[in-house]
Amino acid sequence: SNESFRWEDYLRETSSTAASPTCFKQSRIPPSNDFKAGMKLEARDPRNSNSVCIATVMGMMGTRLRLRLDGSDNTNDFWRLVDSLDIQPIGTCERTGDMLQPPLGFRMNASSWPMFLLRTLSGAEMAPASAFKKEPATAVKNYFQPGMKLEAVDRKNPYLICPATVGEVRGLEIFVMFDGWRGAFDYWCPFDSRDVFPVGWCALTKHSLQSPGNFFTLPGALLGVRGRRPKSLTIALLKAAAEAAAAAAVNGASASPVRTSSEAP
Ligand code: MLZ
Repeated sequence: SNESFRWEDYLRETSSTAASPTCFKQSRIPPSNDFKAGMKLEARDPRNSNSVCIATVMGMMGTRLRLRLDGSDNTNDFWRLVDSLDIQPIGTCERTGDMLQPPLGFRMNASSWPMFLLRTLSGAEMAPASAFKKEPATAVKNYFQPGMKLEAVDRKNPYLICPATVGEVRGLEIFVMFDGWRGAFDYWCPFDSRDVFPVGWCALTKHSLQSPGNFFTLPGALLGVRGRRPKSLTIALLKAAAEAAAAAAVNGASASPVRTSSEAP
């Protein structure tokens, strides 16, 4: 929501580096978004991944689509990329011998499903096959390293993409930590998750990018007396602390990261 956030400055200020685009399962050249609001398509039900349902494009941002399963309520919208394997043109199920299913929580009697399907599809604007882009290739291995910066979907607020840091790498998984938030939004995901993007992705695809939150990780050595941690820290304080940390590092002091303060979603 904040237009003043600039990765270039932020990377310099935090002396950090961006994860290389080759780490991600995202196209080097982002696909175009050729969908339009109101178009219908087939989508895997996120709450019941064995079933494919009819969905409507409710909105779009960048290369992402906000989808709603037809016959479900308006509280379970979800987001998919235009090159996601979870979406396909209408008619795909029929061609492959699969059955279109009612969504989990179908708001009518199950027996009314066939008629509902018929009414839903008659006269509907169907997304053309050309709008569905090829899924990008997966990197041959997990190239992420702790400390690398990236852009990540906030899974608790999936319309948001936010600046984040790889906190830990374990086998095929990475721990995504949201910059400036205490940890309530952090998550583990496979290195080839479609929810993480290289730095610059949002700018390139015209998706909004959140600014980091106001909470900061400080080197433990700077927090002074144990058990007396500051409640919150301003940017000015952070900068002063960063300078002190640099000085401490020169003197060989240990600086283990300690999280401060608390947050509400
Ligand atoms: N709880 C906040 C959103 C926080 C977003 C954090 N993203 C890492 C709100 O609802 O405004």
